[in-house]
Amino acid sequence: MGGEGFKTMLEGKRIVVTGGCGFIGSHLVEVLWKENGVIVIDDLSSGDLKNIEGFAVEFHHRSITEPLDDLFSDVDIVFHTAASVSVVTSVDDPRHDARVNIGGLLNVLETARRSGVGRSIFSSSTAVYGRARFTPITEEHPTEPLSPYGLSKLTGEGYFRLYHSLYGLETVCLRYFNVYGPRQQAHSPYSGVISIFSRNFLEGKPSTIYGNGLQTRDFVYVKDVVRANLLAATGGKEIVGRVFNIGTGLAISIKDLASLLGVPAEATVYGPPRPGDIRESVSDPGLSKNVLGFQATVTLEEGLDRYLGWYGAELERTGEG
Ligand code: UD2
Repeated sequence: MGGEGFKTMLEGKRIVVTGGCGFIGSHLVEVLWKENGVIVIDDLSSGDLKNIEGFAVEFHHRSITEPLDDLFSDVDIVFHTAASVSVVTSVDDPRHDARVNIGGLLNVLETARRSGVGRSIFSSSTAVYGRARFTPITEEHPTEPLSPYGLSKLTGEGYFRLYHSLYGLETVCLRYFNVYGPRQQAHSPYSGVISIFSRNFLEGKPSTIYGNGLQTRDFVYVKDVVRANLLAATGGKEIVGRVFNIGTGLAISIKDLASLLGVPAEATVYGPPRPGDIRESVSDPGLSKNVLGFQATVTLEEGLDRYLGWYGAELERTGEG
């Protein structure tokens, strides 16, 4: 993943990344480990140790629902990216989702409070909004989640904000739109559309568009999401206790995404719409631009290029190509 280095503005810190072996967490670890002491906490339920191969970090195979006090002494920053990540699983087993995404999150926050952590940043999700009542979606948009996952993320935000107002802990919540990029799993039934279409494309298999393909999404490249986290970790008091959308502000339909990926029309089949699928999703990036100082810089064309390059190399490396 060369050519993507950037100044993290963080040096000599002690940083906890929960879910550091996961898709987004491992990208954070990748930019932080050289100049900071990084502690990765991951139960490897969806993350993978190979995602942090070659990074000199302190790894703890532990769930965020277990006691964490011994890992939080002298910690400056916590990036809380660990979660039960599947919307579908949350519908099947809401108690498991809540145990991890609410119970585990509260354990992380409470440990951070008792240990005097400087700042904690939460990886939240556009799932908190539910069906879009208007677009682009501002942070003021009603929050009416359609899944236990969306509700647990919203509850997590509530705790992060409360820990700021009640205990003075510095917290920032980031609501990601559709994140994509290297290391996103392509083989799970819950994988993102970009990884699924890319896999099919590279393996010469057809892709299925659910519904008419006119539903839209706001795809944000994982390196931009990392930058948003770094800004959240280093920004002034004006960002503390707040929630920010992290997206590009640009919508693309799934049909157009398929053609942008180079999937020929004849390699696309249409299937019934996915139950509960949201029609429109696009962020209003105004607040994050004006207050957090964040703007996505990687265009979808460029991001897809990088992703396909990485994926092709992975297939060759693992002998699947
Ligand atoms: C995203 C998040 C999810 C949750 C949700 C909240 C990802 C991977 N998932 O789900 O965690 O936050 O937003 O709303 O970012 N599609 C196809 N063919 C396929 C796969 C998908 O047509 O083979 C369509 C799908 O019907 C949907 C769109 O592509 O309209 C995006 O699907 P997705 O699963 O990548 O992400 P999404 O927005 O449902």
